Amino acid sequence: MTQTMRVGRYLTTRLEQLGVGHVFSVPGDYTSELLEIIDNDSGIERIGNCNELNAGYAADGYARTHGLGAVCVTSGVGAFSLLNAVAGSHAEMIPVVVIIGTLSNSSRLKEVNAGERFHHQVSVANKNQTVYEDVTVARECISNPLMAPEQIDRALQACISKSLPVLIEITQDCYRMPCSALEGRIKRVPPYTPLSELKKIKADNKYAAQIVDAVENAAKASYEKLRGAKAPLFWMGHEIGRYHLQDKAKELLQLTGIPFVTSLLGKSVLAEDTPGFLGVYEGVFTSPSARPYIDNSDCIVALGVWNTDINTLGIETYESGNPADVFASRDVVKVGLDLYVQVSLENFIDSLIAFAKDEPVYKKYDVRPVVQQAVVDEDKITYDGFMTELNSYLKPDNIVVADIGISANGNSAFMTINQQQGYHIQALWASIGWSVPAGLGASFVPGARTIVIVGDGAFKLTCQEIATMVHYNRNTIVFVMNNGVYAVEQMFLDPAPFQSESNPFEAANVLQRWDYEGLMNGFSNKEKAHGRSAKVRTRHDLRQTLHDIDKHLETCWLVDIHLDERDYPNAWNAIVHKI
Ligand SMILES: Cc1ncc(C[n+]2csc(CCOP(=O)(O)OP(=O)(O)O)c2C)c(N)n1
Ligand SMILES: [Mg+2]
Repeated sequence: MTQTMRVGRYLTTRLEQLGVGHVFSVPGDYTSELLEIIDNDSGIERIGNCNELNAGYAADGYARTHGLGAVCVTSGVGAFSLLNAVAGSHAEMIPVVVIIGTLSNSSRLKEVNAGERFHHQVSVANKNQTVYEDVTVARECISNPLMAPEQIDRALQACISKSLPVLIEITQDCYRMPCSALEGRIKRVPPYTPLSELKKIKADNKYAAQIVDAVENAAKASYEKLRGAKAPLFWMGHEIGRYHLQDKAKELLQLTGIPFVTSLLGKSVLAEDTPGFLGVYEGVFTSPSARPYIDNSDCIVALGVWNTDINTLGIETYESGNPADVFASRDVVKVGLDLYVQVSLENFIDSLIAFAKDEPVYKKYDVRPVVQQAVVDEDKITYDGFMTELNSYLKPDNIVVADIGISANGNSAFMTINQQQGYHIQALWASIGWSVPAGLGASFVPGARTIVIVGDGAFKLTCQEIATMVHYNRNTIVFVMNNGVYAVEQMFLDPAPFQSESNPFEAANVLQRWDYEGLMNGFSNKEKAHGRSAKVRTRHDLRQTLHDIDKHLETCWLVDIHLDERDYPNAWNAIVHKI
């Protein structure tokens, strides 16, 4: 060990090299010394959250908007509270580094050998590792500082390469111990060797040949379908973003002239002013502008889409709502009944691009502009009225973070997002309350202003993070869709209350109304420079509030959108009246 540094510093420097400028955290004695290193000896700003779940959601939102996120909590009590957030990151391929500070080596030895018990530990065995097994792609427990560099590098490389969370657990006695200095940089490793490399060696390597054949046969079969089709369509999914393939996807669109829709999970994976964009395909909640193209297409090629219940909501076909003729994701391509494996999305798109260059097909569509839903112009605020106003207010620097609720499907999902990755939704894990802390995480994008759209039920889970926004001078705007009910739950239990006023809501779905305007006073300690609030009952109120918001560009806003409990977005007629 010629050159040395400290373990804590090694970790923070690696994170900084990978673009992490903020770490979300809650202190605990096993972790505090690492937080001290972050504060005093790193270029990272430590953000203190109200609880670990929120810290995890914030790291997730940060990762979605910055490429990588990190969260640091204490063993057991902190780690277990954080679990739900990390599970969401895992389910949706979000690269988050989970750092857990844990028992020192001496405590561990006393625990194992002398039966002494230590706080925050469920048992003598290390349960942090066990509990995180299913929600992380790599786990390291650093107890020997000399091993730390290798362990940290291995975990970080897995995190950025697989776009999945990893666990780095560190015993508290290691942070300030010396280890070898950093060597080189950590680079993302693609899931498969690039096609060009494989082609060079395929003559004498049957495994390389197998992959090349799979990729090229899949692309050839797909491309033939596209060429032969009268009305082909691409269906772009979130994997394009997770694997950073936007430029390649755009090249393919340009070469072919074929229009595209996105999945809900993949909404805004390409900017929605990209030529050929039609809208979001989401089962019964498909954008009206995209619907005729979906219905009339004779060849849908899905790139990086997952066949999830929410991505294809409410559609019952022989294949559970998946309308695609070609389905490429998770390193598998399905063309009709043929299956091609070991085909990474990147290699597949590369091969499609090669075909498109060799045998051009230009299917220029007459793409009509995205038509906004007709909205009854009554003055009382409604879901559709709110979204129409907000859609015309949206500015290029806005990042929209939307929670799950009736304001998501067929409502915020129909907004026009002309910024690549300018809209984020946790549409698979679908843990309500995610959006407020995730909006905090997203708010650190320089020059951006984050807008959170959250149902009142969801808001109640994580709303303390508004205080964190205020504390760190975030200018986030949080719209609480205050309808006084868990509308989604009622919709799927029985939509009758939305059909007639005489049908009551199931008691479990009725919420207590809160004073959201007053809540901001508490969260901001009445400091209006940092936290303001407003109540919106009419569209006029909303316009006025948006005007005020623009006058206070540095301020965090909490806006109560006071809705009738029986109001619902027009698109939800698919559920309420089955139309
Ligand atoms: C953590 C978590 N708990 C419970 C649920 C189940 N759930 C899904 S949507 C929903 C209701 C959301 O209510 P609200 O935020 O008020 O939105 P609305 O449906 O009224 O639009 C609930 C409880 C969930 N998805 N996540
Ligand atoms: Mg609600």
